[in-house]
Amino acid sequence: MRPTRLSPIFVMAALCAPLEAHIGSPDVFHEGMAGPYRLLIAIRPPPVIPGVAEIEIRSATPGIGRIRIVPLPLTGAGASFAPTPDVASRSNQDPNFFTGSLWMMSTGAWQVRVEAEGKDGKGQLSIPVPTLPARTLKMQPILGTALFLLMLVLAAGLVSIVGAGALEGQLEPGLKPSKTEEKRSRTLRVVTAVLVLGMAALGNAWWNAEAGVYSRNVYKPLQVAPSLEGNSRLKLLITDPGWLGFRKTDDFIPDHGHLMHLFLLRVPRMDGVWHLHPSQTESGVFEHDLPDIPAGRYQVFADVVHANGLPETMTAELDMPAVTGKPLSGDDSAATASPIESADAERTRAELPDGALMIWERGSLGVNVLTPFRFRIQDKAGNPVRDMELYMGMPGHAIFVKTDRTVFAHVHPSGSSPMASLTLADPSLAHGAHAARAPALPSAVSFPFAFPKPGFYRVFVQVKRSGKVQTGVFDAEVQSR
Ligand SMILES: [Cu+2]
Repeated sequence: MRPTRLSPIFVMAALCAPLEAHIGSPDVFHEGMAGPYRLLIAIRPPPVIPGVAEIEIRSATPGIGRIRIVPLPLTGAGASFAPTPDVASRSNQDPNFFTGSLWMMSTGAWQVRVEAEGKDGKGQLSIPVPTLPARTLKMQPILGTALFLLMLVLAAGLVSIVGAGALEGQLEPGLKPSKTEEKRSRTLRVVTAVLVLGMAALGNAWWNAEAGVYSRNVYKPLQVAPSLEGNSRLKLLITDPGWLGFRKTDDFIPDHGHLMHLFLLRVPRMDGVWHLHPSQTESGVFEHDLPDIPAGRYQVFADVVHANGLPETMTAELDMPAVTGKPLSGDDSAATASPIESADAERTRAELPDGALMIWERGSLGVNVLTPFRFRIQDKAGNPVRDMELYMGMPGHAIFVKTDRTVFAHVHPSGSSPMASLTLADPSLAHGAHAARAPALPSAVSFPFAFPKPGFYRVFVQVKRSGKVQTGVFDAEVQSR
C-alpha cells in the first residue's frame, strides 16, 4: 500500500490503559554468573507490600554447597548495609535447585543479592527487584463476619455490665430496685449504647482512613499520551497519575544508551512492530521522527528506567494514518509478521530477510515455569551463522506479548531487568558489555522467562547480524496446568 499524505492537523485517539510495570508480568527472571556458578533465577515479588517474595534458583554448575539470599535497597545508603542473609533451602530431589522466601518491607526499587559458595569457591550476583503493591488484601468474609459478631457480643456485654452495675450492683441482697433506680439504669444503658456505637463508628472511620492511605500506595504506572505532530513526528507526553510522592517524569537514566525504548505494535493483528528510541525534548516529553508506518491502530509500549533503578512500562493506544517518514536509522528497527489470526503456534522456524533461519529450540511451555527460551540462527546451508553482533549491548532482545495485550515483557539474555537497573545493582557489569564484544558472538541467544498466565502469545526475537537488525517472530499457546 502506498502511504498517503495526511493533513497536518490529525486528531489522535489515544487511550491510556494503565497496567503493571513490565505489564502483566511482575516476576523477575535472571540468568548470570555468581562467581564460578551459572544461576537461573526467578523472583516472584509479593502483590502486597510488606509481603514475602518467593525465590527459585537453579544452578547449571554443580558443586554448590550453600546459597544465601538477602534483600536490600537498590540505591542509596541502605544498599551498602546488607542485613544477615538467609540460607536458601536445597531441593531433596535436585541438589542444584534452591528455594527461599524473603520479606520485602517497602515499596520501590530493591535488589536481591544471591551469594553462592561451594567447591569452586565463592561468588555473588545482585538482581534488581521492583516491589510494587498491585492491590490491597481484602478481608476474608468468614473472618469479617466472625469479627463483627464478636464486636456485637462485646458491645451488648458492655451495655448490660454498665446497666447492671448501676442497678443490681448497688442493691443489698434480697432487695428489689425502685422505679427511679430502674429508670436511671435504663438511661445509663442508652447512653452507653450511644457511646459504644460512636466508638464503633470512629473505629470504622480510622480503618477506612488507613485503607485509603494504603490504597494510594498501590502502584499506578506513569501514563503516556501519544500524538502525531505534523506528518511524521511522534510526540509522547508523560504524566504521573499520582502514586508515591517522590516519583518524577524526568529522572530517567539511559538503558542501552537510550532514555526510552518504544515499541509500536500494530493491533489487533500484531503483524508489525517498530522498536524506536525517542529523545527527551523537555521534562516529561519525548519526541521521535517516525519511519514509514502503515495506517492503523497501534499499541504503544514505552520502557523507561528511573534514576533509582525502578523500571516502568507505559502503554497507550494510538490510531495513526499512513506515515511517510525518514528511513530507519541508529538502533531503530522494524519487523513484519503474518497476521495473528493465521498464526501457527507449533512453528519453530522463522525465516530472516537474508534467507537464514532462526530456530526456536522449544521445550514444553507452562505457566510460571522458568525456562531459557533458546533460539539459534543458521544460514541457508544450515551452518551456524558467524556474523552475530551486539544489538544495543546485548546479544538479543525478546518481547513476549499476549494477544489480548495484558502481558508485555521485554527480556534480554541476562533476564527481565533492564541493563540500567542491573548496572546499579552491580557496577562491574558496566564493563561486562565491552568484554562481551568478543570477535565471535555465538550463533544462539537464550532468554530466561516464564509465561505469567495461560493464553496465546507472540514472541519477537531481535538479533543483529552484519550491521542489520533481524527479527524472528514466533507464536506460542500456553495451556493452564
Ligand atoms: Cu532490549
